[in-house]
Amino acid sequence: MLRWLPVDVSTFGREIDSLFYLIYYITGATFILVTVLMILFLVIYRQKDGRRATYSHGNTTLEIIWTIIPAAILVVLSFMSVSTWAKVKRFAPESDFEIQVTAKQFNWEVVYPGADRKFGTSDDVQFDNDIHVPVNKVVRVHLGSKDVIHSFFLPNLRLRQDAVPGRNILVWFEATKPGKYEIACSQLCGFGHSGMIGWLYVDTPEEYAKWAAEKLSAKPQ
Ligand SMILES: [Cu+2]
Repeated sequence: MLRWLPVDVSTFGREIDSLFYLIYYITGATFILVTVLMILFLVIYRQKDGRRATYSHGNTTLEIIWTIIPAAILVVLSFMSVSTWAKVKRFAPESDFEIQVTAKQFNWEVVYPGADRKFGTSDDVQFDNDIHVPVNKVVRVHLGSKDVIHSFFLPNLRLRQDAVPGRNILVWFEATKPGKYEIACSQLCGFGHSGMIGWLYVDTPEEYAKWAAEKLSAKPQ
């Protein structure tokens, strides 16, 4: 199978990718069919001396068929994707690992709640554009925005969610492989949009513990 998506390190990535490829092959096949027929008909029915144009009402049977088939495909696709959608967007698993990500023109403010596990207290620790998480851990992200609509996009985690001013939106992911992965903004949010890049560091538990001990606990007030 053709593979050109970024490396998938998400627990729900496989489901997203198989839906993506299914839709990709259906639309790809439709595109080829329509294009080939169009070129074929252009050649077959081109202007010729002595050939008269015919008047056509259309063909009701054909029209019913080519309306019902795509409609049925759409209905089947929605039923197939609804459980994945619910898993990714509706029912975030419980976890003791929560962070706050706030988008603004033009960076990502990342807040760790500190030892008391509460946001908005004096032991919160803030970073710009960098997120550190341990591997194989459910990470709950409280997503917000300070100015315009941004979009929190982790291609390798197969996660994308708009950050909307005035709303606190919960998303989650669980990374399956340590590494450094891109965080991008995928809503055109202003002049510096393309530079709105951050990095997600997925650490081994030991690496993460070391980083947390250094950066999260011993922070002077
Ligand atoms: Cu943005």
